[in-house]
Amino acid sequence: MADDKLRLTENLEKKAREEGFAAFGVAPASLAPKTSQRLKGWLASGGHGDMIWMESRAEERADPIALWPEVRSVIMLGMSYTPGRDPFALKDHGDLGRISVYAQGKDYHDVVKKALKRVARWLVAQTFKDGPNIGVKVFVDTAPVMEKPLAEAAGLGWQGKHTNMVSRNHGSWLFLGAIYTTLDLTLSGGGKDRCGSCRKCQNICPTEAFPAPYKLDAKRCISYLTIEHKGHIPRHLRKLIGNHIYGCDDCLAVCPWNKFAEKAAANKAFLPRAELAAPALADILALDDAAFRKVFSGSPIKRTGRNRMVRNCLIAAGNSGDARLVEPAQKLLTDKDEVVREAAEWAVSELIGFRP
Ligand code: B12
Ligand code: SF4
Ligand code: SF4
Repeated sequence: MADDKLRLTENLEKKAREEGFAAFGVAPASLAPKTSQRLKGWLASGGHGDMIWMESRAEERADPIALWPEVRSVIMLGMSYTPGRDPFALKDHGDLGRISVYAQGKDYHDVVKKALKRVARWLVAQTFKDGPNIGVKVFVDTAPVMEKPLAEAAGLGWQGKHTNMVSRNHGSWLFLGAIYTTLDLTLSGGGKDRCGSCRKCQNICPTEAFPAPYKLDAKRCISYLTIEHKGHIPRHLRKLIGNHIYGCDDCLAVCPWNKFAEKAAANKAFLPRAELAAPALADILALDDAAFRKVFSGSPIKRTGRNRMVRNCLIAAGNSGDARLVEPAQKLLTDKDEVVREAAEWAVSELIGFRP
């Protein structure tokens, strides 16, 4: 019986690798009480800003059994998106915007979810002889699932001081996905923290978003401000955003464990699209709704919408010191969206030194 379980788990890993997952492990269907306490503490302190969806199903997020009482094991999978190029390469090119590595290729939600479904279907087919009651549910990012602590518990790596999961073989460049199953699989054993005395991610953060190692104040994080946050970007953070226009990789990119990341393991779907690798701010500032949807079709950026992306590019334009961006910014002073109009005023005043 134990042999059968081990064999099934090993074959499952083989199947996961065939489907493009570079990391695999099995965690128990529970999280340590401290994880749930830390989630609640983070929410209570308002660390999540206006991501209200993080609050609404906190009990299920903190406990796999509360989400699905029948779950017995959690299969955690990681897909590599190790970049071929230095994420800091555009830092000093004010006329261009920096899009985080994860969003330059195909939408990982689609790619990872499809692969998870193929692995889950395979598992159901293998175990069909045990009866039709075997259940599987697949999750990536959007469900109330704590993917990082579960990945650590499945031995994929550890949650680093930047709060993301770091892998010895893939550095900080893994997307995570989960398969909850009613099957009792062989557990992989947890990961071990290997951050040691390193503080590189803490020191590089442009907005000082880490109040302490392993703790993030999302309200100060550029990823939150440019992707999740809907209103005006707080004025005191604008200069610090530089030319980040969608997400940020700075804390990930300096992690010394990236030097072991195998570029060859990266899924080809995440290779950068030419127009997203080094986009000109002026081009994005000129987009209306329809043009925006066309340019960003198939990219996770589409969900953010034209107004937020134009707002982000106006902040970057204001930071650029590039006089060629005055005219494209001025055109947006009469935009139909109030947040865009205000960001345009700010950009113009930064670029020409007075408020229009
Ligand atoms: C909400 C969210 C965000 C928010 C908040 C981020 C955060 N750190 O919580 C924002 C919008 C800022 C964000 C940004 C990014 N995200 Co995000 N995000 C999520 C999401 C949906 C939930 C994360 C969560 O549960 N947060 C709640 C907090 C409380 O949990 P936590 O981070 O695990 O916090 C732990 C630590 O703080 C720790 N802790 C607290 N105190 C202490 C003290 C000590 C001593 C210790 C040891 C630990 C400790 O315990 C907490 C509980 O485990 C997950 C997907 C998912 N469903 O899991 C993706 C996810 C975490 N994001 C991901 C990515 C890729 C990013 C970005 C890199 C995107 C980008 N390039 O812009 C950035 C990275 C920013 C960063 N440094 O975290 C990936 C990370 C993959 C990985 N290898 O870990 C995930 C898993 C999505 C996925 N399916 O791949 N994200
Ligand atoms: S993603 Fe950028 S802004 Fe957010 S914590 Fe990391 S370095 Fe700071
Ligand atoms: S940069 Fe250093 S401290 Fe931060 S996650 Fe990587 S090893 Fe840990």
